Amino acid sequence: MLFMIGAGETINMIFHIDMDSFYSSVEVAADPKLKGLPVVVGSDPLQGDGRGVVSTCSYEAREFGLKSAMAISKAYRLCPEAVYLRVNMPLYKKVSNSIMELLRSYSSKFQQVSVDEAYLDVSDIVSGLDEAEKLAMQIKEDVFQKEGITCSVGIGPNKSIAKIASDLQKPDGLTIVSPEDVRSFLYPLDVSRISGVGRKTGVMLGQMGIRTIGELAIYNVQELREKFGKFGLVMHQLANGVDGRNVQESGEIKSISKEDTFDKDTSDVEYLESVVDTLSEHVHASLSKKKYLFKTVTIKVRLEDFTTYTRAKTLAAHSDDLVTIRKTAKGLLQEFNGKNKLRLLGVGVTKLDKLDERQTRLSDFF
Ligand code: TTP
Ligand code: MG
Repeated sequence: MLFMIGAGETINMIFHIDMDSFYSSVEVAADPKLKGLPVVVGSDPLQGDGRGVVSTCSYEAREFGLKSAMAISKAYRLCPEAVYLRVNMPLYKKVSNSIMELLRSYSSKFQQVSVDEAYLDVSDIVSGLDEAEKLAMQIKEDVFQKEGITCSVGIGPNKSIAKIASDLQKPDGLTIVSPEDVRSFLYPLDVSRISGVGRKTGVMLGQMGIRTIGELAIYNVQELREKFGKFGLVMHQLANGVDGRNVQESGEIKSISKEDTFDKDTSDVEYLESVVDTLSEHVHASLSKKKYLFKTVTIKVRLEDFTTYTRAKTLAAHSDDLVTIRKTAKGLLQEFNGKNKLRLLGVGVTKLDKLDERQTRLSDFF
C-alpha cells in the first residue's frame, strides 16, 4: 500500500541504510578486543612518517579529530595511541556482500550504492510510518545479528531525503522524515548536505549568500541555472524536497523474483503452495521473456513479526523449467509449514545465464 498524504496523493517510502565507520567496524567485529578503542584503518602511519591517508576510523578515534581522507601522519600526531590497521578489502567485501544479501531480502526494490550503503523502496511493504520504524529497527537488529556491526537508517519520501536523514544521527541512528515535515527538516541544514554539493559549489553558493538548504530552496532558479548549469536546477529541486529518482539496481539482471504480501497473515499450507504456483508462473514468464536460464531457486518468507528469511537451493545444472521452480520452491517452503503465520511470500531465481550464450557453449560440446 502506498503512503497516503492528502486526497488521493501518494508518496514513496524510501530507506537509506549506511554502515557506521564501516571498515573499522568490520575490524572490531572480527577482533572484539578492539571494541571501545580508537581504531584507524588506512595506510601504515610509520611512527608519523607515513605518506598515505586514513580510509576510515572508529567513532572513538573521531573524538580526536580523525576522519576519512586525512593524512595518516596527521592522524598519528593527533592520536598516536590509536590501533592502526591496514586495509583488508577482501574481508570488507565479504561482509558487504553478506549485508547486501540481507538488505535485498526486505524489498524487491533494492539498490546498492557503495560498499556500505543501499536504498530500499518499502512503499509497497509498510502502510505507515509506525510500520516503517518497526521494519527499520528490525533491519538494524538483523544486520547486527548477522555481522556484528551497527548501521544508520534514514527514512523519507525520496532517495535524497532518506540519504540526508541517515547521516544525521550516526552512529546507530534512525531518522524518520514524514512527508509533512520535509521542509522543516531540510531548511535549517547546511547546503553541503545535498548530494553533489562539494566544497567548490559550497563556496560559490556562500558567495551568493546561500548557506542553508532553505535559502537555496527559495533562490531564483533561473540564476542558479545560469551559474551552475543543469546541476543548478537539480540542486534547487533537491532543496525543495523533490527527487524523482527510482530505487533500482543498475547493470545486468542478477535475479528475477516475484513476491506477494497477503491481505491477512496465513499459515494455510494449501493456500501457500497455490501462491508458490502463481509466483513461479510469473517468474518463469519473465525468465522466458528475457531468455534466461536459472541455476538457483530462492524463496523469501516474512513472518507476521517481520522476521524475514531467505532460502535457496542450487541445482546441478541450469534449467528453464517451470515445474522445477515450483517443486524446488515448495521444498524450501516446507521448513516453515505449520510453524508461524506468513505475512509475505516470494519466489525467485538467481545464478542466471543467458539462453543464447549457453546454447552456443553447449553446442561446443555436442
Ligand atoms: P562512508 O560510509 O563514507 O564512511 P564510514 O562508513 O567509514 O563512516 P560513517 O559512519 O560516517 O558512514 O564510507 C564507507 C567506507 O568507504 C569506509 O568505511 C571506508 C571507505 N572510505 C575510504 O576508503 N575513503 C574515504 O575517503 C571514505 C569517505 C570512505
Ligand atoms: Mg558508512
